[in-house]
Amino acid sequence: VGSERINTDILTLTRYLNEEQTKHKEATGDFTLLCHALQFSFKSIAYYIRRASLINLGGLAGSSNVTGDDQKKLDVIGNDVFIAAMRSSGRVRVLVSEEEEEALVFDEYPEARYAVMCDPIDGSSNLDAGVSVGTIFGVFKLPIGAKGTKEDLLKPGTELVAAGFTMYGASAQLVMTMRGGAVNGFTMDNALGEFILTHPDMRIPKKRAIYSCNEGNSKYWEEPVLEWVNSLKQAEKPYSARYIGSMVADAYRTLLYGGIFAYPADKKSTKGKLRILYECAPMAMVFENAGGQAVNSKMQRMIEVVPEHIHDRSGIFMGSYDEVQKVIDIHKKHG
Ligand code: AHM
Ligand code: MG
Repeated sequence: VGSERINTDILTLTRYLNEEQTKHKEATGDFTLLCHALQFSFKSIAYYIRRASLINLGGLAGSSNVTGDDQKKLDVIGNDVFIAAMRSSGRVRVLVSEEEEEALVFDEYPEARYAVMCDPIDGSSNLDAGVSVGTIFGVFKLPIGAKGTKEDLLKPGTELVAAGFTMYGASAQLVMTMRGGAVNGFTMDNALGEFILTHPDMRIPKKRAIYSCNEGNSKYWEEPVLEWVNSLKQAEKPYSARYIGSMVADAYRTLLYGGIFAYPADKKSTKGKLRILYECAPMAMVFENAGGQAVNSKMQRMIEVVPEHIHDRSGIFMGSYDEVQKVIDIHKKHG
């Protein structure tokens, strides 16, 4: 390979964060440090997932998480890795994890100004089959002197300063956005140990005939949802169904190809399945910043929904602008 064909000026996440920091004169560097800790946790989790079958991490850990799911050993490890990285960054005052019943308040860093929400390994029921899973995160900036109380956390996604996810697939893909900013996609280069900016300014296609939901639940669906999915299947050119069952992987595909991902609230799960703080709100911010839409089952903007409890759930529809609009229009018709 001639040297002229090798890119010797790669935009790594580290460099990207430094450049972002210099753009903001008021920046203290705290957010950059927090992002370094986030990136380290993604690299570690990616590493353990890759090695899982080899070092006997598959299967159940013998404990249950707050919602009663069986925990995988990797769930525990992913959670521990994430907590350690956030705590040691010294920039996080409080952390909400899907795997922890209560928010973790880091009193050893009383000056820390960030609250982090995370699902360390989303889609973990897929782990033993080697299917892609991911980490979802959202970050709030707290007022000076904040103690990491519930009031610091029970806020809408519009208050997030940053959000995104990392998908552990054929390679680890980090998708990240800041409030009002572009959505950027980075790919982990395992040889360099760096996330490389490979998908700058991601824009979701305006429409695409792909829908992604667990149709096994259709017995419990409300009328507008049934009518909507039926309309896609009966379209002149019927839609394709794609459902991995790992939200991060389904969301990543939807972001790249367009289409819609839905996990509606239904007659059985009246509040939906996915959690607002660390699943729905961060995804809503990513999809809106990429030019798409995200709404809950009441057709409210997902990003404006305020949870009452840290583990509250919601129905969600997210994806291409036009595809989500179809859902909204059918719901409006039903009143
Ligand atoms: P988890 O956080 O316990 O892994 O559950 C969330 C996952 C999502 O990744 C996925 O979209 C959904 O649950 C799949 O649910 P279902 O198996 O009901 O289709
Ligand atoms: Mg989850």
